[in-house]
Amino acid sequence: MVRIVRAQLDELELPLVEPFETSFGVERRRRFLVLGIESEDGEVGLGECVATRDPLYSGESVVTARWMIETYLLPLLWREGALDPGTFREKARAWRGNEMAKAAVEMALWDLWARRHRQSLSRALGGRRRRVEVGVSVGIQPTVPALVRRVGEYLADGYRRVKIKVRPGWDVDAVAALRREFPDLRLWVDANQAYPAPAAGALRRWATKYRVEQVEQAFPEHALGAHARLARDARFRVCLDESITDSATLEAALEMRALTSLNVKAGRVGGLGAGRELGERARAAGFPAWVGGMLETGIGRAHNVALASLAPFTFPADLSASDRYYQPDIVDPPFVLGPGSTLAVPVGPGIGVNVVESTYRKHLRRHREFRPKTA
Ligand code: OSB
Ligand code: MG
Repeated sequence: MVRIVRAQLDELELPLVEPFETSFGVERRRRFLVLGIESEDGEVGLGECVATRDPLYSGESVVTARWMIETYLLPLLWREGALDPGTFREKARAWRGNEMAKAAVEMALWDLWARRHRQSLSRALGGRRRRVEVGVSVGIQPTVPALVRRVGEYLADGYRRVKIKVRPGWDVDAVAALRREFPDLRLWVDANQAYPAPAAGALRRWATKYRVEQVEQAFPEHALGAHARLARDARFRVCLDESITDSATLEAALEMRALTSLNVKAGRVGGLGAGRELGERARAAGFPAWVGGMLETGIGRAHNVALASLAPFTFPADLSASDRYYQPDIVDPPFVLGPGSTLAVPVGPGIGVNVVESTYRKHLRRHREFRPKTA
């Protein structure tokens, strides 16, 4: 590995093409960090941090991730001088939690490593697929007819799997209407922890009746027992997202039989190396893994698509085309939906997409550069 001579930590804010509402709130604009790491031979690796402006999805936020990266993770890079992604992950394990901050650095190091080896990130990770199957995640809508209309538009665009956000009060009517209108729809729901454990009975009834294929994170992060009871004899898959932050939490959930499907977000679990391992563990346990999203721009999307090209990720990813999130995206080429509800896996070096400087600068809200003391 060559020496790392510079880092830049940028904060951007981009408007979403439409508001995205979940059980924990509405996002209209996404505020996030982008980390660039430069090696002495002039290559730059990029990582997008999935931490949000406010700590609503998990305990991390833009502020805590910035603090973690500036206080611990960049100094680690300067101390080591040169780091491959695997060694970075080992050394950063000393600090608890903060997986989103760690992931941003790890993913930038992967992009840098792959670029320096003139390989696509997918190939560097051991990916096989040239295209990955994707679906679309649809936020809570003002009314049920509006939801049916929105889903119809996404189906017309070519998406073949739809996940809707649910919460108490926005569930059975929404799911019933979608099933009535689209009898063959591959339908998933995601509650982002919104249900209390006693809601399991009602949830099981409507999910079964309306042939929901998968129920994601119905109960709070630490409520593995409630997820396990829901999974027992269920005709749908019980998927965990927020509950799984590393291999230890996955092992605990497996032991309790709290899941039959796994949402893997590299940005939530400390990076691509950890994401790959979690996918392999799910496969060994005999159930599907799939790649989730956090409304990333094309930078994070490219990392996620590379991860989704690996063998264990057999369920369609929550990675839609760029224009479903941002118009325009900050990368070129943007991600477009292709035949069979797929995105192409980039083949160029590293993440295989380039930042459009003018668009990036337009949305840049804060820029900081860091160098090792001796360089
Ligand atoms: O729980 O999967 C989630 C977006 C933001 C925060 C949490 C989640 C989501 C999504 C969107 O479902 C997935 C995407 O990026 O398309
Ligand atoms: Mg989720």
